[in-house]
Amino acid sequence: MSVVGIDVGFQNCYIAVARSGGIETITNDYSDRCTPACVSLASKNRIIGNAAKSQVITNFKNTVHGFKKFHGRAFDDPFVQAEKPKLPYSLHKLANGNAGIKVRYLDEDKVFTVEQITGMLLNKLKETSESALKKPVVDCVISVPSFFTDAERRSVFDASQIAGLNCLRLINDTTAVALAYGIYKQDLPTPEERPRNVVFVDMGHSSFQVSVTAFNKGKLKVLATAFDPYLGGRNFDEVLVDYFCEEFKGKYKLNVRDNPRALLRLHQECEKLKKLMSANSSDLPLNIECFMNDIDVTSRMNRGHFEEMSAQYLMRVEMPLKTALEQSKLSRDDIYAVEIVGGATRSPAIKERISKFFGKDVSTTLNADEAVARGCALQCAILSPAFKVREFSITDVVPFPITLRWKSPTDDGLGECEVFSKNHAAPFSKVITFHKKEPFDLEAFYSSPQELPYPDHRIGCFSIQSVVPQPDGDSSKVKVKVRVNVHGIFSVSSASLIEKQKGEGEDMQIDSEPVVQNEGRAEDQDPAAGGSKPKVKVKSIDLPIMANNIRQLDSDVLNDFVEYERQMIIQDKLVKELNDAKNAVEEYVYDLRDKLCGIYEKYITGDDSNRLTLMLEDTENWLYEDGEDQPKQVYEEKLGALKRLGQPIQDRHREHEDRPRAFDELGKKL
Ligand code: ATP
Ligand code: K
Ligand code: MG
Repeated sequence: MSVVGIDVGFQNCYIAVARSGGIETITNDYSDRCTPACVSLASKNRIIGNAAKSQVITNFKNTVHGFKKFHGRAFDDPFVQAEKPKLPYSLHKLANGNAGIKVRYLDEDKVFTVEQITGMLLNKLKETSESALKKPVVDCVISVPSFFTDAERRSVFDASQIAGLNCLRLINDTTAVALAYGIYKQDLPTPEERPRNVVFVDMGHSSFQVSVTAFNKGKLKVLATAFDPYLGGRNFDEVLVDYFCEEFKGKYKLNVRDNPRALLRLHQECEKLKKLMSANSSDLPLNIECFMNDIDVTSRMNRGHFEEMSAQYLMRVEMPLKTALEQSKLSRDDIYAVEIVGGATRSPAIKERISKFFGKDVSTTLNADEAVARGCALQCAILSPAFKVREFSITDVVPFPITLRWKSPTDDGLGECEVFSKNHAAPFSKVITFHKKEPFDLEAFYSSPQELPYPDHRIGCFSIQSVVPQPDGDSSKVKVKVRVNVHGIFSVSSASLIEKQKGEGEDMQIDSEPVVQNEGRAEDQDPAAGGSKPKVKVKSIDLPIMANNIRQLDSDVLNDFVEYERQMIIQDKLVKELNDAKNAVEEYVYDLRDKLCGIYEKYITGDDSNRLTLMLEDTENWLYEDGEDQPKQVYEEKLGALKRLGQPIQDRHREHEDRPRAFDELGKKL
């Protein structure tokens, strides 16, 4: 079993694994710990991560980035519509109304779902962890923003399945950070003592999350979370982009917004400039050569001016801090530390606002980029039976209140009840008892649409089937279990009909209102074996549940995507092998040519050397002309032919080199 934690950021992904007893953030094939959330589709293969990032400008129409927030979203979603004009690639309305991503792939127009695109990215991250661990990776924990709704979480979960991963938990970003902070702390208060309250703040490229937590030895409880789902580093990049677009319009008569390539370059340069301004308050230059229409552009900016222009975004930092603190019912004095992570918290203006609000310096004890991934890996280690970590229990919260509404076709038993309040502990199960004579529907939805950062407050409809009256015509007692699971996903997980026992009928008639009972965290426990349940022997019959309008891929669609991903992986592998074969020819040409006028000079006659050099030159030219696009076998044959000529020279050289060494060794022995 693998222990892998994956932070899938809007811009940057990180992987942490458990290796030789500790948690380690690993590097990818570019020796980089950060893998850009970027997927580029090409005519022969896919390019994912670092290599895709360098395609952002050259192949902008088919290089997909900034897609994390399309999870679970419809094409007509106001957020999707607002993003659309800013994207260098096209969005497409899918048959089910979702937002698809339209690109050219294998020389054909192709529409991918966001689950497929994230699946590709996750598959890349999976391969990276496999090469670090040197074994197949299946089990993992993946982070999601704490404000992700049911639909968004289900969509990310589907993506993990497309990538062939078994996601043991979708963990909230800030909860992962809290775990990374707390699990190694030796000095936490005992369970009887007052907990240590720590605030975690994460501002990434696309969003801002805050969570107030309470730690005791071996235990982490999230008290409240708050967020601004649309405030992140990218807003600040855009402030600069807007400014320079305007300036260049006047100064150079350039309409940057009409030129996607120039606009993307400006974005990259502005992000660099923004980062420089975090460390430097003086005037800084912005220079881009050959920016547009062969014009070099140049300008300047400083932190003061930048912060002034960013006021509308900086203003928004305080609200989530305030909301989270209020909901936790703590005061500022109760807060032991404020830990900040996420790239955007490196901006002095953001740090200042956080520290001003809490009236204390912010702490940066955690690695701002890697803490989420490390927390994910720790959670995976806790869940893995094969791995020993100290006992640590995590209680998270439900970010938005959830209500259940019930109705049956004939009886007038229409009603509703909030089953999970805001900041209710999660994961959590509850049992609701109904009195029904016929099948009925349970409709689940988020109770307060106004605070939901998602346009549709419906979660899904669960039909409780096969409900019949008791033999005497009375209503049957139906126990329905609802839960928010480890992923933060809601479901009606089971239903059973309790058969009436003799002499036990009366209390059932007293109250026709449903009764909600907490079942706590006993997640997968057999309902008959629970501790808090009545000891009376009752006969219960499991009832089938039909789930409708759940925003999750149908299993046959999912299977198709899994299969298609597999095919694409094979295709990528073939292309890689072909490229490797071609590169091997090129490398051999360069290597041999160098050596012919170097170390091999003494081992070949001048004429032979000239002839071989000419041949190498021919091969090099061939590689750029007719040999540019050949089957793998052709390159292998070419390499073979060259080696037949090069090998004897190499052998003569080696023999000569080995001879003195052999004498030396003989000398030592004597
Ligand atoms: P999200 O959490 O929203 O999904 P993410 O996890 O990909 O996004 P991070 O990697 O935490 O985001 O942060 C990336 C952001 O941090 C970018 O906007 C980047 O420009 C910004 N950033 C990184 N370093 C600095 C810096 N020194 N100063 C200011 N901003 C920075
Ligand atoms: K990240
Ligand atoms: Mg992040």
